[in-house]
Amino acid sequence: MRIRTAAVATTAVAGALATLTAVPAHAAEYTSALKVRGVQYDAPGRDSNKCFTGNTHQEYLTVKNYSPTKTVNLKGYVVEDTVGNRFVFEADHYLQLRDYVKLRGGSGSGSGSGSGKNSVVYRDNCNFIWNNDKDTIYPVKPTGSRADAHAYTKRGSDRDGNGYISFHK
Ligand SMILES: [Ca+2]
Ligand SMILES: [Ca+2]
Repeated sequence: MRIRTAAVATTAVAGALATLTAVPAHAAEYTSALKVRGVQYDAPGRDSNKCFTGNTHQEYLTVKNYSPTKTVNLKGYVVEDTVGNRFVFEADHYLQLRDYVKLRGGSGSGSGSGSGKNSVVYRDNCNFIWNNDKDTIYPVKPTGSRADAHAYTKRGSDRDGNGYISFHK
């Protein structure tokens, strides 16, 4: 039947909205400039969160500016995991078109801030944030709305088992 009544159409729209709300985080597509390029969720070697001898700094998240036109200031952006561990970019940090930042664990020069092309920011925290079995990564805009979301599992998302997953090119 080709002709639909208005009532049916309205129901269909309501159904579509309900479906959208129910879509799992990893299936959502966001239109924001900043997205997760990839994550080294499992740092090479045996995990140790000792600040000076451990390997927390080898666990990192790469956030990239995918906008074709806009420079983005990271200040006020937040990244969160499933259980609410979070990191706030507190300093001005401008990402030009196609630039990215690596957010590493541990501390280093430029801790908590950074600038320039393809730079590094340290979380100033020696504990790991991205679980090795499964987790979800949420970049959040300064306004509080999500910029992107990616759920992963070691089994399902990391085919070659090297601890790294690519989400966006
Ligand atoms: Ca990890
Ligand atoms: Ca991989």
